[in-house]
Amino acid sequence: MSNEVLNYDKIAEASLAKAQRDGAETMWDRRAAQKTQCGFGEAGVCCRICSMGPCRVSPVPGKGAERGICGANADTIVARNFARMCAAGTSAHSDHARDIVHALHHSKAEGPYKVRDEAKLRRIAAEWEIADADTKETYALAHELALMALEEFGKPFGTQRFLKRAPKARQEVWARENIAPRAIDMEVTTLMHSTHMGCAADYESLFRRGMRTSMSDGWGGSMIGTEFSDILYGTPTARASSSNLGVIDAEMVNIMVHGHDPNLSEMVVLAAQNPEMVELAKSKGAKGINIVGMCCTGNEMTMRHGIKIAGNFYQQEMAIITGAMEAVVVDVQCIFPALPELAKTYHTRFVSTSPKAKIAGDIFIEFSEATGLDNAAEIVKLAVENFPNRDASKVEIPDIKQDTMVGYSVETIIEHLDAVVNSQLEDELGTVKPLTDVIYAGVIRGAAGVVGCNNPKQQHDYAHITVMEELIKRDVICVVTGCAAQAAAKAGLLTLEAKDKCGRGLKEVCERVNIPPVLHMGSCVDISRILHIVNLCADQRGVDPALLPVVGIAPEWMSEKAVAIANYVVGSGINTYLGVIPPVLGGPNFTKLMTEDCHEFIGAHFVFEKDPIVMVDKIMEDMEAKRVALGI
Ligand code: BF8
Repeated sequence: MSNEVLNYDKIAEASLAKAQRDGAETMWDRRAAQKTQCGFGEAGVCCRICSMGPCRVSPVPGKGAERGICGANADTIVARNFARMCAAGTSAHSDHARDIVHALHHSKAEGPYKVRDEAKLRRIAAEWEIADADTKETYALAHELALMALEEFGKPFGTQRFLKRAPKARQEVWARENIAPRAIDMEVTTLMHSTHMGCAADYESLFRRGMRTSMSDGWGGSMIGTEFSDILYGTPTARASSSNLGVIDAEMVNIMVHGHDPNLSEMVVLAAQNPEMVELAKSKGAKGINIVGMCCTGNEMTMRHGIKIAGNFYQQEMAIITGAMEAVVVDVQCIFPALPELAKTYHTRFVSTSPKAKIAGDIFIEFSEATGLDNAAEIVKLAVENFPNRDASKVEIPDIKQDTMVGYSVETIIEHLDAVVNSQLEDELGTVKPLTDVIYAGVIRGAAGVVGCNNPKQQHDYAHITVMEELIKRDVICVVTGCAAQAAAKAGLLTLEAKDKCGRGLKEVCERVNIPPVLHMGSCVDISRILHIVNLCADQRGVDPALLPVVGIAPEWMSEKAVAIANYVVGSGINTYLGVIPPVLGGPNFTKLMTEDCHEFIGAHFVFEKDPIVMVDKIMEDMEAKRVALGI
């Protein structure tokens, strides 16, 4: 099977040929079966919000129906659909965060859920103004902080606590424009209300409400998810790992953890380390147990433990097609419903674990924080006992893997920057000043957050890698998360050696600070780490982040979470470039609002550009214009 959007991927062709030989169906077969995708849906002008419809209005003015039965026009329909994507994306990240906070609330010194970064616990407690944060008994403090975090989801008054991390100038924009997010559940609920039949019909109002909801993701759910995961499982530090399907080991019991929530995968790793489990694996003829990660669960696990990365979103099927996967264990989000059926072509067991994401077709082992380690032990045992069922004739693991560096939390980046602090200038340790110094001096021209998924509307990984390679060549440092980070890992961009692909300025920075030019900052909820470091930089220079030469980029995005992310990044004052056009073009006024007019009140806007090279040209223009405006 050949497919032009897979040309860039060295593994895809062989892997899909094997799938065909094995009689396995993949996303590419299903994509072909879709034939031409719906033009109305793509333009965002199909409305299914009430049962008088579905109504579809013409994406081309003057041709066909201009209003739905209720009278909603194209801009209203597009705005409502878009707002609902923001609500769904926000709910996914934030509900994940709520589970992390629940785990902290269950934590105790004997574990398995326990405080592993006590300094961060005390730091966040102090930031949230808990009395005696530095002296309170650890678990009393952890439980008090967890309760406060749970209130961020449903408190009746006030805005998100982490908003104070932004410089005053940005906080003033949020207050003035009424986009400072309140309780997370409130934002999602009121947005669903606003988009109900017969409510909001003003596209600008819907855009603003969608943005406020998305802000409750970035500065609420996602930031809580990141910080509380660090408290529970440790703040990531720089470490080595490896990536791509070659990390699957023919001689080991292979278990793939896939999804997003580290509460489960942390327990799977613990259970697999149990010597009795390792002995059991050996008794079945394996050399041991090999945990590999997929999607953002993979990112969470590699950031904190160096767990090997099997791949990104579109490789979830390919990992099973190797024929060497004893179990795929999933929690929530980005899991193809096709996996259990595909697993049946091989000996692979597909284990879904979350009542929120029960996937029929194989086995459901309900996971809860109260019984987490026991649930994980049951799953690992199931995988180990499945090893003898492997069919050697079906095993074919691509001989391709790439060394990579991971683990660049904000704290770890600052530690690296400390190494180059100029003591003669009496600069302080523990700040981002060395980073802003090189940006202001022009040694590097700016910084880009490259994030998001894979999408067959783009050549796989090609858009990610082209954007990153072009940017570092032009002295723009990149920070990456999600499936973009895994694309970078596979392409060798997360290595110290990648400095040789950089312009002179960035190369020198990489050498002196001892970092790769593309830094893995974690999973998609960890885009909150990117927000945090950008705001530290803005604060350090005393400016609104909107003035800095920084951009957000999602070259191959596909999920509703990515829509919420793009919205909160723009809401945070950062221009955001999308390589896949969102379903809004059928609403011309709404599109103009997103791509131009919102700049006037938020200080940032969206750019839609499918061609990665043209996108980078536009980004460089954007950054250089910001530099001129700053006088640097
Ligand atoms: O949250 S980048 S495909 S795995 S949605 Fe999903 Fe997209 Fe990957 Fe992580 Ni993010």
